[in-house]
Amino acid sequence: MHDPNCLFCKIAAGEIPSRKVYEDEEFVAFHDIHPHAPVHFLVVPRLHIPSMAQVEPGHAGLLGRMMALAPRLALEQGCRPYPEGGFRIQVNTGREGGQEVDHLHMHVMGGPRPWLKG
Ligand code: DGP
Repeated sequence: MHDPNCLFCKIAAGEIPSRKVYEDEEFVAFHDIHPHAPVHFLVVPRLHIPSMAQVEPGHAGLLGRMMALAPRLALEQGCRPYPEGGFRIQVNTGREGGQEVDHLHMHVMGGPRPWLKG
């Protein structure tokens, strides 16, 4: 499903430019426009799911593939390997969860640590 009013649907479709790091038939990944870490990209399913709050049992496979994709892309984008390196995955959900864009996405953040608090 494609929501014509959704920013991340438009980015996934190439209608709005982004610095893509990956794409396949199911996902796109691109650099966050306001990075909070030396490496900070977003993994976004092409399917328009507004947030984690709308996830249904039928999405389990998609979520699993999204989680499995993140470590591979993190290494490709310059995060150092586990355990000395690593990365943080964050999925903001709803306004009180810090979500601004209503299309499910995973933040992947890493790199040298001074940015990381808590
Ligand atoms: P969240 O707060 O979890 O909904 O995060 C949304 C992120 O999306 C935020 O860190 C900034 C990023 N973002 C917003 N608009 C754009 C855009 O047009 N392009 C890119 N690359 N990132 C965007």
